[in-house]
Amino acid sequence: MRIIVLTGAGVSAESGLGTFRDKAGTGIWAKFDPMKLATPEAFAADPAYVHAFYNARRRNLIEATPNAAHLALARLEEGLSARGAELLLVTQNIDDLHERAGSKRVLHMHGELLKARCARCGAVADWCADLGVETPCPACASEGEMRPHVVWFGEMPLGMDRIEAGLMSADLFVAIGTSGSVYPAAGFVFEARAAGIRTCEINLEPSDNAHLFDERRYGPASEAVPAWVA
Ligand code: BJW
Repeated sequence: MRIIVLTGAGVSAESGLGTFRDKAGTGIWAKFDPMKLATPEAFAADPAYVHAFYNARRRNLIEATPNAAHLALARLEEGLSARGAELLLVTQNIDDLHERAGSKRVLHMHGELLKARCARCGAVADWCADLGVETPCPACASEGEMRPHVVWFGEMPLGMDRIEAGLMSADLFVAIGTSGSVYPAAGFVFEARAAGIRTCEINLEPSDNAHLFDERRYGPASEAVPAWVA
């Protein structure tokens, strides 16, 4: 049995990290313009503004703890692996709450908030805690500008080859806490269906792609995910 789980901001919402979009219009992109913060052009135009946005989110993340949904997914991975089965957890989230909950096979397709990347040579380093959340490390010899190690609009998500291979060898695809509005992640359910893989959505409310899932479970992730895993 191989399960591939895709998580989105909804899985970390109850840890206090906020979502980008929701039907109530209270998400991060309702308050901030993504075109001024989450594109390479925005970073080139005003790096200080973009760094301030991500530094504020780093401060929130450092205070946050994993919730029952993160913990349930870590338990599921452990249980499956003890039976010779597999879970691949693909997350669009840039937080580290899956890892802190104990998940081992985590692929961050939109990058990691606590890492920095050299804009010139691509070297990745930890966002140094000892330098404080305001300052990225001098990570490489090329002395390029350090940028958040995240994937902005127009950039290629990370690990796509591994994700495609994981999808094509899965028996079940489960999307949790994602609005299904950002591609290529939003397209995984189409690929899974085309390959005859069973699909399940767990979300607070029906996502943009709800009609494509074989099974749908609605409620807060901290309740719906443990109930599904049980
Ligand atoms: C709860 C809950 C609770 C609330 N319990 N649930 C077609 C094909 C390919 C690309 C495109 C395409 N059409 C357009 C594009 C371009 C673009 C795109 O998709 N734009 C759309 C807006 C239309 N995509 C890109 O540019 C991507 N790159 C790319 O496509 O490269 C070329 C390529 C082509 C083909 C193959 C491969 C590559 C890059 C996208 C990068 C997204 N970056 C961001 C920012 C990351 C850094 C940061 O965090 O600041 O990623 S934007 C933001 O959206 C973030 C998220 O990861 C992403 C997805 O959001 P997510 O996780 O779904 O969150 P929400 O807020 O949208 O939804 C939360 C859900 O949870 C809601 O439904 C709530 O109801 C629910 N919820 N509380 C359970 N307690």
